[in-house]
Amino acid sequence: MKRHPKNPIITRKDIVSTHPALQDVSSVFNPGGVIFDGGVLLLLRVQNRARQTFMLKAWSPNGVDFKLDSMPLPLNGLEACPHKIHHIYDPRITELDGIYHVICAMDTDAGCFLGWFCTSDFESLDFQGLVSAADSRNGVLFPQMIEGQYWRFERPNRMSLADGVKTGAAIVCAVSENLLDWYEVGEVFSGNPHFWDELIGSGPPPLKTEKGWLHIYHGVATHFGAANIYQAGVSLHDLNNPCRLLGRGKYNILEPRELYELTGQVPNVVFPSAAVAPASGGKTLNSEDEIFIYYGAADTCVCLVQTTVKKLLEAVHAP
Ligand code: BMA
Repeated sequence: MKRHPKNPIITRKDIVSTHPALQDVSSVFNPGGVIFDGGVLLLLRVQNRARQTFMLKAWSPNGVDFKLDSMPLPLNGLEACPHKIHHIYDPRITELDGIYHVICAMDTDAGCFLGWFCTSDFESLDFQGLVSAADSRNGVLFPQMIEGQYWRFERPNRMSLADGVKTGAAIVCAVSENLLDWYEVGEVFSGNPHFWDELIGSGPPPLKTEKGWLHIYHGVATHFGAANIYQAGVSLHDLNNPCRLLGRGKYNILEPRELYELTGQVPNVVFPSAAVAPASGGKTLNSEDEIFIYYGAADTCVCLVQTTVKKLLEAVHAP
């Protein structure tokens, strides 16, 4: 994983807007990302000093130098949400047949749900509905149907009961025929108590490679005194049944080391949320393909690391 020398590639200072709520914002982080219009499009999570959350679009021809919109992305149809919405954040973007599906976390007065939005042009997002039970986050939709169904990974926040599991301890797999109604089909893998990935959640939507679905996720080490440490890791899944784990890296592939990852609104956080292969043309990736991974650093700014499919596969199988 090579950190880009221009990191952090997007900071709060890049947000220039006449919108009254976007003056002197506090942070920009955890972007969703996808190849769009011959470049890389990011949906940025922006927070202001009222701790309100906005989504801002950014686009880059080279995946490094981004031009940011000056106005928040309009979100249409939210009046259909049955609950009072506090925040819509951490978008993950998947293209299916020319439609871009954006799955967000939606904090409401009834808990945190997965919210599903669609667009074909990123001029606005159309809300389609809440598509999980409360309380779920980190929903990532696979970029194709498998065995006639849509698939996603998600991370239910099953609250710890006495002697029970900790919240965020397992990623599960769900399937759907219409993208609205989802059925859990099994656990994908769970956290490793005492190690780097005690609590886990998917990062970007999985990438299709010749060897299987490559899945980048975050792991949280909770056993340090002062702070949780958010890191990134990688796993590999069967192409025909993503619930089947083919391998899982023992070591994290990215951890907070640079100042912009160690300090900020939430210290010690790298939070991968988008991965694109700009030169691949959307095909099944082979080992030489380069991957750009975008992540939030310290819940404060947006950063980029570059790697290859080969290196990520090596990390999956590291002894
Ligand atoms: C998680 C989510 C992320 C955030 C991370 C670190 O639980 O809330 O949005 O980046 O914590 O604070």
